[in-house]
Amino acid sequence: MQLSLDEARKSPPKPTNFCVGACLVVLGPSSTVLETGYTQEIEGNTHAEQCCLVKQARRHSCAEEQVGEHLPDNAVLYTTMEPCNKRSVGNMTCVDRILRLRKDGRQAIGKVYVGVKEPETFVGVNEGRKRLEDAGIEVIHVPGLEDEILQVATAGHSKKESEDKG
Ligand code: HJL
Ligand code: ZN
Repeated sequence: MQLSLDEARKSPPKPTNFCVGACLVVLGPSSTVLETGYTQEIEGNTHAEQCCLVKQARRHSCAEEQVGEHLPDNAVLYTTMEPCNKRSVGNMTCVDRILRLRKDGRQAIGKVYVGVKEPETFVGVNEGRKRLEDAGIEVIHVPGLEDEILQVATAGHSKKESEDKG
C-alpha cells in the first residue's frame, strides 16, 4: 500500500477526480510487484487501476481484457482507493475492468486491497466494494495510511472539499 501511495503522489492534481495509485502484486513467500499505475499515468482520463491493467496488457501484447489469462494464480491488486463503480460517460469503470478478467473460469484477480473507500464527493456512495465481493473477490481494507491517502487523493480539490474526508 505504501508503494501504491508513492504512485498516487505522481498523479497530476485535478479538481474533478482523485489522485490514486495502484499495484498489481503476486502474493507469495517473496511477493513480486508485476505492475504499478497512477491516475492519468497513461494519456487521457485514465484511472490508477486501469493504468496497471493497460500497462500489463502492453507487456503481454494482448488486449486489456485478456490480461487475466497471463496473471499468476495469486495475483492481487493494491489500490489506495476503492475501485470506481461510476465514471464519466464513455469510460469503463475499474470494477468492470477487474470483473471481466478471468483465468481458468475464475476471477483472475482474487483479492483487492484498498487504503480508503471512495469519498462521496463525485458519485455518492460507491457500490464498488459490494460488486467485487458479490463476484467472489475478497476486498480487504489496509489500515494506517488513510490520512495521507486522502490528502494525496484530494490535492487538486478546493480547500473545502479536501477537508471533507467522506
Ligand atoms: C479510483 C482512480 C480515480 C478514482 N478512483 N479508484 N482510481 N481517479 O484513479 C473516482 C471518481 C472519478 C470521478 C470522475 N476516482 O474519472 O469517482 O472522469 O474520478 O471517469 O467520478 O470520473 P472520471
Ligand atoms: Zn476507476
